[in-house]
Amino acid sequence: MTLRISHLHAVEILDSRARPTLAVTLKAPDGTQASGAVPAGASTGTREAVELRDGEANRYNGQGVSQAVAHVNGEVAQAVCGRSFASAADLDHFLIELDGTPTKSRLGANAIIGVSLAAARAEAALAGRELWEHLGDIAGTRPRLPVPHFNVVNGGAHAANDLDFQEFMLAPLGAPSLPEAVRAGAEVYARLKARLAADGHATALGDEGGFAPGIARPEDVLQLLVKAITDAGYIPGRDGVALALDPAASEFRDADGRYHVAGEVLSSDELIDRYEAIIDRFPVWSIEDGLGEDDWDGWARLTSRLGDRVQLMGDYIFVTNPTLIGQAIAEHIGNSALIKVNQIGTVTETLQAMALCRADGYTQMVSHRSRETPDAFIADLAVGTGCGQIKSGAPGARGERIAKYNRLLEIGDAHHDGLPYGLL
Ligand code: 2PG
Ligand code: MG
Repeated sequence: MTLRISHLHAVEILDSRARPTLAVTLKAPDGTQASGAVPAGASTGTREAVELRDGEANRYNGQGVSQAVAHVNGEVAQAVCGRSFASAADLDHFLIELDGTPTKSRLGANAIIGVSLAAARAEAALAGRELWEHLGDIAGTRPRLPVPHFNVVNGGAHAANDLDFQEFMLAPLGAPSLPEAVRAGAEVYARLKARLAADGHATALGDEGGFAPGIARPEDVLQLLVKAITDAGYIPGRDGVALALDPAASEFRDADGRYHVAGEVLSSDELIDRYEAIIDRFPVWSIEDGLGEDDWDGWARLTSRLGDRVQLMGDYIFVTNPTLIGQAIAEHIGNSALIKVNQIGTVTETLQAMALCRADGYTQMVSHRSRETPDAFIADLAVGTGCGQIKSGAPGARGERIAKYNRLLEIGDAHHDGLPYGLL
């Protein structure tokens, strides 16, 4: 099937943190039309594909994306409109070449991923397939509904509290189905709010809809979460609702390589000791970015010490980059990768990163960014690739997070033969 583009248009819209981002619409000559909206990170890995921001201090505090929009509507539209591509993947490769930099910094990774998301959707529509079905077709994977990971306590760069760890997630591993997993997440979230309030903590929210209480020690948060799970009538642990962490440790690692957690200064090994004590005491099944992105030696020790007990997932260290993931696999760094489409900048390279993980037995979790739009592309990506895990923030409070979980529920419901559900 060929992808012909008759019209391409980007517009500057707002993300969930009141910063500009792009929405891109692509039209084919037969009238087929598809769009994509671009997410962004608050904390980011230094090796991510580079988004283009205007840097005009007096407009959106430098965060505008009018140049990226102009690139889509000018140079990219001129180059692709009226042209035939063998596939959306072919278009992605064309965009990479047109940009000409290793980090997509000239046209802007935000401009490129916007076009790439719209093209994948257009290709699905032209093939008469749902987006998730189509992504499964091109990845050669078995679709599956993923286990949602609900980020219910926010810290780090995502909240204005003293909590150094960025994300505390509920992972309903024991739920028998996606609707039951969503129900567990929502019920525990409600109980957590009640417990925080009863204990005199603020129930203000962080950027991903989780609560942002004034608690500094991660262990105190984990204790509260276990109580909230029990309050809601679930079993804390893999048979019920387990926990997952994204400390985002790059964010509290100083220039000398020391980690600052709740007023303590820790070496890599001391932080690994702390994680070991945490998993001895709490039902934490997954730790993302437990150490900093430049601490590969520490990651190697973390993996050899805890890799057979918990999922050790790389986010800022791998940045969805097939080269970095390949290096990690070769060096036994971590055992899992977080997958974010805008970290690498095209759908095609995202699928490559996922294929690499599958081939080498690394687990994967498809992820939103802290700055989102209601675009639910990642729900389809997680289902189509059958990766078994997704995170999209809290199950309440923020519509751009709920949009992904609701899309998953709709996909599951519409597929009458029943899609498999759960971890791979
Ligand atoms: C993360 C993400 C998403 P950000 O660290 O995993 O939760 O945050 O988008 O700010 O990188
Ligand atoms: Mg992360």
